[in-house]
Amino acid sequence: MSNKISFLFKRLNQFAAGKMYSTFQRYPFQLHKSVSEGIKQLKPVLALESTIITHGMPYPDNLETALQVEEIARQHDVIPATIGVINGKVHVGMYEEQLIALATCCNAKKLSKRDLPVACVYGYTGGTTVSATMFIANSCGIKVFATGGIGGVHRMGEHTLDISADLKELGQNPITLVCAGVKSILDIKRTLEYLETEGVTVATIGNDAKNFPAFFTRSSKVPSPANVESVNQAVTLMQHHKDLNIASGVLFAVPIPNKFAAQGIEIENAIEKAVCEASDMNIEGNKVTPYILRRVNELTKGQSLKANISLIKNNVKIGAQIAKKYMQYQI
Ligand code: PSU
Ligand code: MN
Repeated sequence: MSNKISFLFKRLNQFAAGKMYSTFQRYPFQLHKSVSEGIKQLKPVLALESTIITHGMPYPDNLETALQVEEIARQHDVIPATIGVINGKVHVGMYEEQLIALATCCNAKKLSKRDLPVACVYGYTGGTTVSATMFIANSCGIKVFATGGIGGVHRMGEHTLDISADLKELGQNPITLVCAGVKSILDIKRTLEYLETEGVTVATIGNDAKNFPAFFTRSSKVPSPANVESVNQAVTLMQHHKDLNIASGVLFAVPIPNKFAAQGIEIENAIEKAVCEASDMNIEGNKVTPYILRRVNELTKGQSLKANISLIKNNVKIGAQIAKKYMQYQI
């Protein structure tokens, strides 16, 4: 293909991806063919993050889960777009070799939005957090994103100001994020307060879910700001959110499936222990979450990992259903 034609093609993709870049601005994303075609043809696309691959789970569970969740999206006629950075290039949708590269990279970085330009300069390989993934997905015109858990206000966050960039980003992107709530390693009450400040619409899915879920357990002690009964009602809420032209995001929390919530108490005890250890060892900043996830998995002899995998799959299933239904309303 001549340079000129490939240039025009690239611009067409960018236009289809929902954001026009000026002639003087380089397009910063590498879109997987299925994703750019899907966006052009108004097919539902579901964004997936990759810190979960690089820092959330050990190999080979990370790779297996990444491949399985993509398959779940496809089974629902939804195009998966795993977002991450390989050798300094931001990928939206990945080939299997690229997922393998991420899952096996031993010095992969954890990249929140602020880290993206640095990763491009140094050619880093890394997993994008919810904040970076959401920013990239929205820039490409992807409307729905599913993950396991999000970051939040850390315990003692009122002193340390350790408030995940995920919350701020939810305030700045009109995107729908499906998660299993907020881990009890965080201050759930303050996290919900902060989300209100950021104008984020938060609802728990399921008619028995009056409290906000706490990732490994179906219910925290904190009431959910709102509830929706079903995927259908969730999509109706998104439609109103769009009509109102609200610039911030929507967060849907899906409680962990009953079967895996059974070990919740044991996992909660392990979390308490890991949080104390992290504090004693002066583990700070973006190292806290990966440390606790790894330690809780050790302490529960793999139970937390099993629960983690099952809830992610469940969230991707619901996320795909939402993405599909929402797209049906748009066309
Ligand atoms: N919570 C989890 N699993 C995860 C993360 C959070 O249960 O893998 C990851 C997500 O990528 C999230 C990030 O965006 O950690 C938040 O990190 P921090 O708390 O440093 O903002
Ligand atoms: Mn932090």
